[in-house]
Amino acid sequence: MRGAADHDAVVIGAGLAGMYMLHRLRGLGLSVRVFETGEGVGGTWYWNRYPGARCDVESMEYSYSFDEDLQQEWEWTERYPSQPEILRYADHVADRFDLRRDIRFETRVTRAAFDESANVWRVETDRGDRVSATYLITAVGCLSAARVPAFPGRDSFQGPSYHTGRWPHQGVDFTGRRVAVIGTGSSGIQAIPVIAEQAAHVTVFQRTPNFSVPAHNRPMEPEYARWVKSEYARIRDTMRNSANGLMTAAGTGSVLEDGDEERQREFEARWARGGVAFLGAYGDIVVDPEANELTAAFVRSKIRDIVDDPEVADLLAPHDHPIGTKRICVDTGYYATYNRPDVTLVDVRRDPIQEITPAGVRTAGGEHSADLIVYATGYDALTGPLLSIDLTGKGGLSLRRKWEAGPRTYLGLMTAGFPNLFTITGPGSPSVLSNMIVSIEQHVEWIAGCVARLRADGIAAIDADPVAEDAWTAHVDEVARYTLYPRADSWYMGANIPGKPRVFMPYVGGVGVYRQKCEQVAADGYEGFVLLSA
Ligand code: NA7
Repeated sequence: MRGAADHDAVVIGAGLAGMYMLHRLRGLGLSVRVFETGEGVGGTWYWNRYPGARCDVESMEYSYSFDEDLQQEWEWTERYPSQPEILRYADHVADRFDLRRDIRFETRVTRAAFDESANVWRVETDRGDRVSATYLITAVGCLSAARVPAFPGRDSFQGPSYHTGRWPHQGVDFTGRRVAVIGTGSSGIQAIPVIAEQAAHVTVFQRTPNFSVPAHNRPMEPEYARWVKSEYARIRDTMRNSANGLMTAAGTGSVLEDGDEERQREFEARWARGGVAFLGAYGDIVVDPEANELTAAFVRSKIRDIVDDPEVADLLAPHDHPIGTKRICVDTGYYATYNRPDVTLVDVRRDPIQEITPAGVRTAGGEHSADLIVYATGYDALTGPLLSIDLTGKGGLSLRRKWEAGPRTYLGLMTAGFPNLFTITGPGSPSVLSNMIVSIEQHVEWIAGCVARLRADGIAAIDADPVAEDAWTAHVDEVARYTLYPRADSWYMGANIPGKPRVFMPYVGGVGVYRQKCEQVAADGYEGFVLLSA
């Protein structure tokens, strides 16, 4: 069946997506080669070892559902899993399903080209591998292309500097050191309180304040874990068919329907419970400007309650984007950290960073000395990891060229002109707007089902129909426009990368709706795809 190819499938990446893809394809009897840049499995959780790194989805929900024994046996120790615990989990899964023997570590795929004469992908790596495969599946993650802005003088800094997503494995000792942290997204907001506990001084450089809700993390209650495990079948089903892949249903009512007191009670209750479910209080928070503003005002009032210095509280209170339209952060003691005498906030909108000097960070207002710089400056999201590979489809078409004005996909799963190339949680799918692991499982299972079908029916290649792709790309945009998301300069929009096209990349229609659509397409004989017989 494999014909002339070295492998049935090549999978790029051994994070939670690549690992499960390997397992499923093996289950179909395919020969699979996985290439992974890191020395180990885990993807995001392999790289993001910064202090305080933690998932913003609860442990009982941020875990694979595909294996009943695995989900019953694994014991999470905290309500929100820390990075080391998720990495232990990924290692356990790799051992349990004997995944490592098909993974080539410390190897980056640099190039892949579709050979039309043989219907195979020819894949090249930075270690000199040259292999062919019938199917090429990217499991490269949405936030893996770390980005450090090109500040003038960046390389002149005398001390160490680290991006949060490329953190040294041996850890960093901040004791007695003056630390500059640039960036206040999820990573900065998680890291700053932990660094402040150790460091002599922390200077935080904030460009855009973010909304953050408390995690209220705590040790896992054994009764709660037992209850979830006993109800897993039902709970997983709810998650798969929900809007965002979480088990707590989002409210459907309007912020505006409730009176002031009722609304305040609801927000207080959600705040006390903690986590991203805060935004699920009502159904119209990211849709209706007035509803959004009432929600934002509640969080701003909390910031003012927590932060002692009213000027600092003002700087921390976001006004430039609707709440929820940039990924909401989940923190442990973030705002209270600014009450410490050894933490300083610099607003780089008023006082811009001019350069990095050998001794620290120079803003218009003067030099801020530092022994160490932490770049919590984010990623070239969604398209960045895909376009870092030189991908060439039919007729020499390059993906970089095709996506010059923004990503174009059919269902976020394939892009026309690149037969047998599948993307897990890529642009055009719910991906970063969902509980990632739920979306990963859905994509992996859909792709495995598709591959099984192609092989059973003797189909050599599948490609997206350009008409279906145009319609889906327009639909992704249209659904986003119905919401407030496009109003923020967010990485969802590509706004954090100079020169990147402004296109809302993830599909905001919801995990459940999207799943139904994908299942329907498959049931209808892969409607919108072109199948080429062998
Ligand atoms: P984010 O959310 O992209 O945050 C990056 C932060 O860095 C954000 O505050 C940026 O400000 C700031 N930034 C970026 N470039 C600059 C420059 N040139 N000057 C000053 N500040 C800058 O990345 P994270 O790693 O925190 O989180 C990524 C996701 O990982 C997160 O949403 C979770 O899903 C997990 P800006 O807002 O662009 O003004």
